[in-house]
Amino acid sequence: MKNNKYTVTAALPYANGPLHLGHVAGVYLPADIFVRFLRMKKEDVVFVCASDEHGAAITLRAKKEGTTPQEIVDKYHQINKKAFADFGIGFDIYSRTSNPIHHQTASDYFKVLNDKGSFTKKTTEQYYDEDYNQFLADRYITGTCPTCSNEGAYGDQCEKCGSALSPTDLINPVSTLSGKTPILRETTHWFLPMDKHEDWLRTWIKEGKLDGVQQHDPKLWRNQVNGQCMSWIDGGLHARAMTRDLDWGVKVPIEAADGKVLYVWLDAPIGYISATKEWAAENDKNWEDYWTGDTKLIHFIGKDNIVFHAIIFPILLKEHGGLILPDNVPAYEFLNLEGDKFSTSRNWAVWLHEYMAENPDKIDELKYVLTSIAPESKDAEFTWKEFQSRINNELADILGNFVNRAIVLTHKYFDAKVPSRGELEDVDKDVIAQMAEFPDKIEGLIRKYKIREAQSEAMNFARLGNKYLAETEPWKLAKTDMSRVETIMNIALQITANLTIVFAPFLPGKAAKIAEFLNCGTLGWEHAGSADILPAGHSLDENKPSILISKIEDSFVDAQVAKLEASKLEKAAEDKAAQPVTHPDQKTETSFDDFMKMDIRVGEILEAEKVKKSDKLLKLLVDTGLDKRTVVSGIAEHFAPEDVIGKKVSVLMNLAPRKIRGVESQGMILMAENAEGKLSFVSPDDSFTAGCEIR
Ligand code: B3M
Ligand code: ZN
Repeated sequence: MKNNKYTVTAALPYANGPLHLGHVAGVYLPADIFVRFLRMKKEDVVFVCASDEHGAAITLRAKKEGTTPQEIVDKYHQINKKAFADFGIGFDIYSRTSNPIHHQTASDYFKVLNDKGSFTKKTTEQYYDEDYNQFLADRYITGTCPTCSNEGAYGDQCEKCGSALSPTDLINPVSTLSGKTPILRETTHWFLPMDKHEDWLRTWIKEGKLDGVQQHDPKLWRNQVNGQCMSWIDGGLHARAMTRDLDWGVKVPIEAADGKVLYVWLDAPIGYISATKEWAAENDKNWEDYWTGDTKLIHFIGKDNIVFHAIIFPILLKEHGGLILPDNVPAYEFLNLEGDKFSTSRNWAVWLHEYMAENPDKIDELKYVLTSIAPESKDAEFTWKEFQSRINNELADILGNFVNRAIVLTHKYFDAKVPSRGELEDVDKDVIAQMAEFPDKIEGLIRKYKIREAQSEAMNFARLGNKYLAETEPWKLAKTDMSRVETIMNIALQITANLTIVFAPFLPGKAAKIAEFLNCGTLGWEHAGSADILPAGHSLDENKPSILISKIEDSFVDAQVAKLEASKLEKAAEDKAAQPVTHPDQKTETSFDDFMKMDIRVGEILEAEKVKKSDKLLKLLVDTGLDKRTVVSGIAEHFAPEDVIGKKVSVLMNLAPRKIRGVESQGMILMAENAEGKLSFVSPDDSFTAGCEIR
């Protein structure tokens, strides 16, 4: 049965920070590739996304930066929207959940469910921060996850094991506002009794059936998605509050709920619906066509969002009634960076908007690498070395090399015109037969969300072309059998035309460039696999082809790695500087008489040299006004000998002499030390000469 429509969503990024390559590889790029493919197949698809602008992630960032949630979301909505557009993620709409249409849609949605009795209104004890006079939920409270003992679990979820949590599940809960242990205080919320939905959810996840009717093919769901869902359902689902005591978000549309907003994970998925409504209104479409009937709803997400897209949102959709449930939830594992996790807080990330600003000419190169390493079934690793090797050894050496030879040889031998094909030999028949198999192979993989393998098959198509030219060697035959060369180059050009088609979902820029070389315009998927796309006599672009893929130099890799390290150090220094300066506690009390026993004088350093075999010690000759004496001081890591000569210092004179590294030290130079461990002399004004007493 030909499917009518697709509604493809990509997880709404919180508008509390920029996007990094981990976000792109494990949600947005694969979703875009899937949609580009569907569009090539002339499917009716809408691709929606938006900034997720509510919830603690936003308000905590605003508090941290001393600004307002609105200013935070305005800033990052624009940055992320532009970065997606510049990177070529082709959403039909990139909206935002602070839009009035979303507030209205989410508010109406809540009313429908509340009127149906989908919620249970309950007064329970919730954690409360007395310093901030605020109830604590979601990211306002952290603690130890009861499932995996992760100590950084949030009040609504553990991002490490994905468990859905409630604040009272946390072990050793701490307020992220005051850092203190919160108290419990009563408050009323509207709960979704998820336990009531276990039975139909279990059948829906395991068999793909709802009320006995087949909805989707569970075999097409990723194992980690089915696995996580079944472990939660088998572990017993619990009622979850769908409202919050916050002032930022979609207001709960009930009198009795004044001062409460919708839980962000109730509000955000409804953002997919409100974005579709917005798009439909702007494009003379009916939004309900994309949320009802046999439209396929596909949610591309990261694995930490599975419970919200495969358990909670389906419950909300079913409770609402008249709306489709997800046909698939392709969830991605995490991408790590150079041996460590991407981390916004440690600034350990490659930010998409920065990459775009520095490398506007390397969009498809990054797309190719991220798809090649996409964390489809397990966490993956991005390194700049692999970025370089995949671009140089695969994109350039296989795709770029083949296309360049096919085009250049046609310019050279046939005046940039497609030559006619003569008698086919076995090697020709074999390559034509293999060409015909690729489109279905690639389509089959994409429709199973195996996008990484699908791109690899497209690259195998380019390998086939290279192998064909290597076996037939037209550049040698040109001296003796030009009619054979005509046949070979005709077939090589048909392969090249195929590559503009099969690479179009993955590398739209390069595909268009190859089509430019061929002067063939945009070719539809229906031509893929054909050995007769370009008719004999067709003129290629008259200009010699430019380099399709430029190789990545070692210097580029070195610079990127150095930039990463520098940004991590800079962030660490910033964080340290932002730390409140703490000093050691005061020492135990001493007496005035004891203090007066110390003889401290102004001294002047006359000579200085490093103590042999020591990195820390300087041997100083100090004029104390009473005598000139040797003092050994542990300041060699802070001052060069030549820099301390002439310095006025404070000298503790009557400290018992002692041998330090073979040098007899008669006294001590007093130093001040700051929080970073930096040292400074305690120097009086210059007018105070050596020998003046200090007390
Ligand atoms: N804003 C993304 C996250 O959890 C979250 C997705 C919402 S999709 C409806 O990082
Ligand atoms: Zn956990």
